[in-house]
Amino acid sequence: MYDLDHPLKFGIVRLCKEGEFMKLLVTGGAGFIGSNFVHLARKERPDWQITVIDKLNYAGNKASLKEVWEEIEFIEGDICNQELIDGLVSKNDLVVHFAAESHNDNSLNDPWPFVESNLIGTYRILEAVRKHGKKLHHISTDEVYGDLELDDPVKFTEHTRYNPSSPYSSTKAGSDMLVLAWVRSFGIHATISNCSNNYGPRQHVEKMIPRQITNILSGEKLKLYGKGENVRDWIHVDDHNSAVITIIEKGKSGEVYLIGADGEKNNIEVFNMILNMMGKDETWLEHVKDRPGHDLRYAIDNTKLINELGWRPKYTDFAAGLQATIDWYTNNEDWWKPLKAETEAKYKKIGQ
Ligand code: NAD
Ligand code: TDX
Repeated sequence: MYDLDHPLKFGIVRLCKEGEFMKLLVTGGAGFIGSNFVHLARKERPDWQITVIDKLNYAGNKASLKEVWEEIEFIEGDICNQELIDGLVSKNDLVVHFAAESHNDNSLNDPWPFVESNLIGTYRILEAVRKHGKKLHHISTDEVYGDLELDDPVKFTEHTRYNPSSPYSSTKAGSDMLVLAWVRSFGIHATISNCSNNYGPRQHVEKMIPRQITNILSGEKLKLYGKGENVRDWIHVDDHNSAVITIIEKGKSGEVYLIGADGEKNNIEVFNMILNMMGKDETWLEHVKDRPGHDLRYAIDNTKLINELGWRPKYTDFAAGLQATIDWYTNNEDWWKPLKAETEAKYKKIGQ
C-alpha cells in the first residue's frame, strides 16, 4: 500500500518553513507522467502549491490537466529558456523535473531535440537550482543502464554500470550525470529516480500500449516490432508517482533510487492480453520492422526504495491495470483521436 499518509506521522523533514505550504515547480507537467503526478499530488498532498512549466511539444497536452486546471498555475514555456527558468525556480521550493523528449523511435530519426531538452534543459534547471539554493528531484529512466539478456535472472540496481543504447537513453544518462556532478561540485540538494516502463491513462498514442489499444479502437491491426520477445518491466504510472512523492519527502540528497514494481512481461504477452481484453484474435496482430538497436530486456531491483524509504506499489495486478487503461482510452476518444493520424503517419514513413 502507499506510504502516503500524513508526512509528520513518519517524521518526514519539511521542505519549507513551518506554517508555509511547499511550492513545487513541475516541469513537463502536461505530459503523460507529469500530468498524472499533478493529479496524484492534488489528491494526496492538497496543500502543495503547484506550478507547471511545459512547452507543449507534440506530447504535451493541456487537456491532461483539465480536471485540476483551476488548482494549479500553468506556464507555457521551454526549460531551455534560462531567464524564464531562473524566475520560476526562484519562486518555488522544489523542482520536480519530468520534462524531456521521451520516445526512443523519435530519437533514432531526429536526435537533436533530445540533446536540447534532455541535456541543455536539465543544465538550465541545475544552474537555476544552484543560484537560488532550491531543491531538485530529477526523473529518469532505467534505460540509462542499457539492456539485460532475456534468460539472465539479473536485474538493474543502483550500482549497475551506465550503458545507454539510444540517443534518447544516452541523453537521459547524460542528464543524470549532470545532476550528480552538481551535487558533488556545487553541493546542490538533488535526488534522482530511474523508473521502468509506465502505463496508464493520458500516455501519448506513440507508446506501445496506447498505440495498440487505439489501433483496435480505430479498426487497425496491432503493430509488433520484430518477434516480440523483448521484455519490459511494467509499472502503473500512479505507482511511479507515489514513489516520487516518497523520494521527495524522505530521499537523501545525492542518492539515486530505482523505481519498479516487478512487472516483467515480454511484448507478445502484453499484445495477447490486449487482443483478448478487446475481443480480437491473432489475425489482428501484424509484425513490423524491428527497432534498430532494440533493447532486449529491462528489469528493476526495487530493494533500496522499499527497504530505505518504505515505499510499496499498489497496482500489482497488471491485468486489472491494463483493463482500466483500455477503458480510459475507450471512454476518452476526444483526448487521443486528434493525435492518432499524425502519429501513424510518422510510423508509416519508417515502416513501423
Ligand atoms: P511525455 O513525452 O509524455 O511528456 C514529456 C513532457 O515534457 C511533454 O509535455 C513535453 O511538452 C514536455 N517537454 C519536453 N521538452 C520540453 C522543454 N524543453 N521544455 C518544457 N517542456 C518540455 O513523457 P513521459 O512519458 O511523461 O516522461 C516523463 C519523464 O519520465 C521523462 O523524463 C522520461 O524520460 C521519464 N520516464 C518515462 C518513462 C515512461 O515509461 N514513459 C519511464 C521512466 C522514465
Ligand atoms: O508499436 C510498437 N510496437 C512494439 O512492439 C511500439 C510503439 C513499441 N513496441 C515495442 C518496443 C519496446 O520493446 O514495445 C516496447 C515498448 O516500447 P515503447 O512504448 O516505445 O517504450 P520503450 O522504448 O521501452 O521506452 C519507454 O520506457 C522507458 C518510454 O518510452 C521511455 O520514455 C522510458 O524511459
